[in-house]
Amino acid sequence: MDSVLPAAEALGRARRVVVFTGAGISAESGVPTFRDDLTGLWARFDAERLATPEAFHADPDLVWGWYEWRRARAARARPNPGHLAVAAIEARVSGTVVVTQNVDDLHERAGSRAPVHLHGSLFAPRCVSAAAHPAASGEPDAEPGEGRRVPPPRCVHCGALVRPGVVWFGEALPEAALAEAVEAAAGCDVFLSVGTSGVVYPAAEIPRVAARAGAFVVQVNPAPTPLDPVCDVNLRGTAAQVLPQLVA
Ligand code: BJW
Repeated sequence: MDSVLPAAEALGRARRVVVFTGAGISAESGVPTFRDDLTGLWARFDAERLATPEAFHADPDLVWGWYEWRRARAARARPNPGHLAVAAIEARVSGTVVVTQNVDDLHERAGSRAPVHLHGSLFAPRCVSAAAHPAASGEPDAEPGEGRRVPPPRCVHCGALVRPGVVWFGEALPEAALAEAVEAAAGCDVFLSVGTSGVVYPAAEIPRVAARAGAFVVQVNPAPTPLDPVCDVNLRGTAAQVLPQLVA
């Protein structure tokens, strides 16, 4: 593994930092990633049947039940030392922007002020009508069964089905969030990519934007990713092990 020292020193000097996170940062909180071989969600579940608008249209109860199961697990999870270190970077460097692909709320619960959510949130359901009325998220069941079908609620404003407030394959990312992330990446001194496989676009373009703009790019991931060649430093370890060393 590259030494943490150059990354820690670059962070110490930086005025503008972007921390870009993926599912790996929440893995040590017990929230499963998507693409890890044995434990990733896509090893056990079919993305086409669960994470597309077509899937929700075809079988809303299956999709809503799956997301309710995941929402309950995320609600039970606790931030780990990786999330806490990200909040510490933010507290130390005022020009820090946290950009996450994650749909959990562990950055917020670790103390990050306003993470930019590129792929939405498990806790912000909305109706499927063009008005996209926000719906109450409600308390998740304590013990929702995996694979249990649950009929989605109806919108109290227009009666349309309520859907999870996440970004599925084939859907556009929230425009303002993507614009903020790209602008922050283009203007930062240090870009820290944590726990993402870097294969889902357009999010995966964001570290490349930072690299092209001349940022010092650091990656924290126990496994190699397609982002390795873009990074100045590759720290091969887990988020909870490595990130605290960067703020020690
Ligand atoms: C650890 C660790 C530890 C483990 N510590 N690390 C260009 C080329 C090819 C395809 C496309 C393209 N542009 C668009 C596409 C299509 C598609 C796409 O990218 N497909 C690829 C998969 C091929 N993209 C889209 O469809 C996007 N929309 C779009 O492009 O719209 C165009 C449009 C424009 C205008 C109008 C209409 C349409 C949308 C993408 C949405 C992604 N959604 C998901 C699901 C969200 C909801 C849910 O949670 O169910 O987002 S998919 C899933 O992948 C989720 C994640 O945010 C995303 C990224 O995954 P992530 O976070 O990187 O996790 P993993 O599991 O992949 O990796 C974990 C990493 O952590 C690993 O590297 C581990 O080693 C590591 N790790 N433990 C640190 N302890």
